[in-house]
Amino acid sequence: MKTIITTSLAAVLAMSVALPASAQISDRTIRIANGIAEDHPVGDGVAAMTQCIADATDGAWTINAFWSSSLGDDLQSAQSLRSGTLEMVISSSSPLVAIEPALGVFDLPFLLSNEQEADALLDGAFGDYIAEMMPEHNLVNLSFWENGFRNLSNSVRPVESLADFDGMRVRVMQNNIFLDTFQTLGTNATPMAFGEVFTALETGAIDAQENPYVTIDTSRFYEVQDYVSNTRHAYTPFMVLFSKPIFDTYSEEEQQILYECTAVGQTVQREASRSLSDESLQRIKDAGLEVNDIAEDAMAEIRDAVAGVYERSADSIGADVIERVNSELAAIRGQ
Ligand code: TK8
Repeated sequence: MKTIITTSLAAVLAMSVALPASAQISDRTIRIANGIAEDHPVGDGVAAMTQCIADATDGAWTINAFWSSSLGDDLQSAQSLRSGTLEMVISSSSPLVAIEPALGVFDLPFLLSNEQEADALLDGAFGDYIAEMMPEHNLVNLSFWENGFRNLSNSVRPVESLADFDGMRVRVMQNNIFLDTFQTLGTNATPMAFGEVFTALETGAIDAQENPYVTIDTSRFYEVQDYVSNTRHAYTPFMVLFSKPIFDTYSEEEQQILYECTAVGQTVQREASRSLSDESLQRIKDAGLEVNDIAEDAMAEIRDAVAGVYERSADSIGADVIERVNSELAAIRGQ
């Protein structure tokens, strides 16, 4: 009898030593799926978030990040979150249009013109409005990080005008807004998961893809591309998504830690994204690629060509969502 009591007391003591300061924090493991490589600015954000979590939980949580689509692509990972078999994905909004059509709003061509507008939109009422759509899909949006302004790379010719898009075989992200935009530009557009892009470029199955400079750099697309054109045709946010079924098992304090530490990660990630962009562009040039800007009149022609995508996408995105983003942007721009 005495032995049993001693043992259980020892067990209780051992447990209380192992537990962090607050009993509201349990041992947790969070796996994070990413399509991009670890040296992408998302890696800096995840590192900052991980440090923040280690401090806040006294080391009770284990964070395991998986890179380069090794846990699956954006959409597959988001589906795993919904069914509660994966904790977190840092995903472009675009492939998730299959889950929430309103997310297509971010893919409207030339919606945003600079990072300040993007931050104001995503960190303001419109970002909240989008985040509030996610729980009904069994997802929690913890924060908006930055994928960034997208530029076209290809192996055929520099794109300096609307005519230069003609017939190019371009990989696009998997939704109808991107497909419509690139078909309207005259390309032969193929929706494809990000993880397949490098090989498709390498084998010549496609000629072109579009992504921010940091991705063209860190995913080594410069090895299999010859031209990069500064098109800035869309700004893609990264959504830091958490599984709602798993989130619901977390205490309020733990949920708060997720929000706070993904916000800490956001600051570091956006800064890294912006400061690395020029370095990436330089590495792309150093790798021998020809990089070009597009003259203003040619850019105007390109914009005009795709203007109709807004109306054609209104049914799928929701006319109210498009109206809302336009009025938010008008307010941000002081119009
Ligand atoms: C990485 C993707 C990528 C996106 C794409 O998983 O698919 O081209 O820009 O960053 O989210």
